[in-house]
Amino acid sequence: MRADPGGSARPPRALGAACGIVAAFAGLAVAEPVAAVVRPEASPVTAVGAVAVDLTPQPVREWAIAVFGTADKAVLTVGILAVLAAVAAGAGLLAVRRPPAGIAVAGGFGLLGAAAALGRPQGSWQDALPSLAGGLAAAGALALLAAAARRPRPARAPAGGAWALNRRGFGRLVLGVLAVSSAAGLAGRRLGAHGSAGATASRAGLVLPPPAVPAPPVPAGADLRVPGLPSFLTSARDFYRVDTALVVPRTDAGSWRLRIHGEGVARPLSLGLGELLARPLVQHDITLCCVSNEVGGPYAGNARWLGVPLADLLREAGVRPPSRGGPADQLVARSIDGMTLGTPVETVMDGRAALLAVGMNGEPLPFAHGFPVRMVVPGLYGYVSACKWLTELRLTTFAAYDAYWVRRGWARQAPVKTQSRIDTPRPYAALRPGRVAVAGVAWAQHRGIRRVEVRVDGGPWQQARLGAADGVDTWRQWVWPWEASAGPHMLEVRATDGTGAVQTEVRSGTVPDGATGLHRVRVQVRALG
Ligand SMILES: Nc1nc2c(c(=O)[nH]1)N[C@H]1C(S)=C(S)[C@@H](COP(=O)(O)O)O[C@H]1N2
Ligand SMILES: [Mo]
Repeated sequence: MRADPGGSARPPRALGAACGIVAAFAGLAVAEPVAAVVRPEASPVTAVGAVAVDLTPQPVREWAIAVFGTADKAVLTVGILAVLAAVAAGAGLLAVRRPPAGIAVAGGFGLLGAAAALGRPQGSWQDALPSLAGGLAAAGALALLAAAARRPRPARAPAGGAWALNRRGFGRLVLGVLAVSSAAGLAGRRLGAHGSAGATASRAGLVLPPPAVPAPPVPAGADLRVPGLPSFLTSARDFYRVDTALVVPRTDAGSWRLRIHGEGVARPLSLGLGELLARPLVQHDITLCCVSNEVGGPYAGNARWLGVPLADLLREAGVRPPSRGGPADQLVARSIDGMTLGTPVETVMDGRAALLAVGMNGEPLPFAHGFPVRMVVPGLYGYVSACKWLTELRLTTFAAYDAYWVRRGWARQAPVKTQSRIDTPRPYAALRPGRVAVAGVAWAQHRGIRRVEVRVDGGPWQQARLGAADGVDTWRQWVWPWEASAGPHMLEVRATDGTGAVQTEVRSGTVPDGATGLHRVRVQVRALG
């Protein structure tokens, strides 16, 4: 930031841009404590991010998931901050020349954030407050900074309108704005932690009742313990996470309620967590997977779930499946953050272990995986069955209502497709000739896995050894000993499900109802020396 030696009447551009960015920082920081009080999801960047997530066209969304994977949310936040910084710099430039215009841009951004927050599902008028406060703070800070930047240095007030910065005064003001807004931001963070403390304590204090129907122990041979294979049961820490929530909803178990209502519901229900836990609980091992998983991709995990059989609850509410004359064929689950997922009523009531899960691997659900209650239905992709942070179940028809992802081009019906994956060796691994353990997992939930075969360089299919089956609702590990010869090789795998159907080789993308095709891994085998 250098005063123009030529003595122009205007502050330099860099100074204006800096004013804008400092003002934007003040706006975001001041919004924090307000969001902490109102709702964490209502903070300006989160609200704008959520709208961006909803509006992102399907191809861009898939590209982002493919490129960034589970880091897609962090990338989105950085992107929003980058755009904000650019606009802020522009507003600052404008403000040191024409103060009202620049300040209007800053305030306008606050309004944009407020509009984004108001447009969220289940948004209320208070959701606008964080962005409004932030916009006011940014506009105010920018007004002060721009005025200081325009004010000439008193000692050598140049005649003829030449501009020179009052460095001291301006520097103090910048430091002051940064200090005040940082304090506000930090206070907001602490308030936020305090706000979710009740939910955290309610989870820590939750004692899950023992299951009335426990799952049998996992068979000894289910885990083949081949290096490079994921463990048979996936810990919560290693479990993939796929959702649209930019802030993980944290609900106090004490205030949670579930409403069951809609078409053909003779006796609508409203249950608290205590009432749910008082019912007989069952424990069941279920592999969950995501429709956006590419062939060979990582979005599958296997857990021991504890929950209430959903069919019992529905029957108690008087619901009949379509095959028994019920009017509703779709069960729409709604989450606390407004996500909707539609599941076939027939599937949920056909006798499989469709659960309202409260426990995962012996613990209450982690917040990221749906605390306090989520749905899990063996055999269906997550987006049509596995609603996290569940709060409402509504009976309707597929003809009458499209859930969130269906409106975005995904299929209404999405049973899991038979998949198999090579976990080891890794793609492009450098191997030595001789015995190599080729191993992975295969899944076809609710049909089970009967056979897995491997082939090398398009040769004959060779049968792999399977890990012990833990029911039909979980994945199965497999291993095949390969006598590797020197040279480049391509490994391929295919599975046969419990009905005898062989996994298709036809390649298709994830949209609209799950990818198909064989997982291939290329490796390089080289002799020593
Ligand atoms: N509330 C809510 N529930 C949700 C989602 C979501 O975005 N919001 N995503 C669904 C999808 S697409 C999948 S694959 C599973 C993933 O569950 P996980 O994150 O516990 O692995 O949750 C499902 N439930
Ligand atoms: Mo998913």
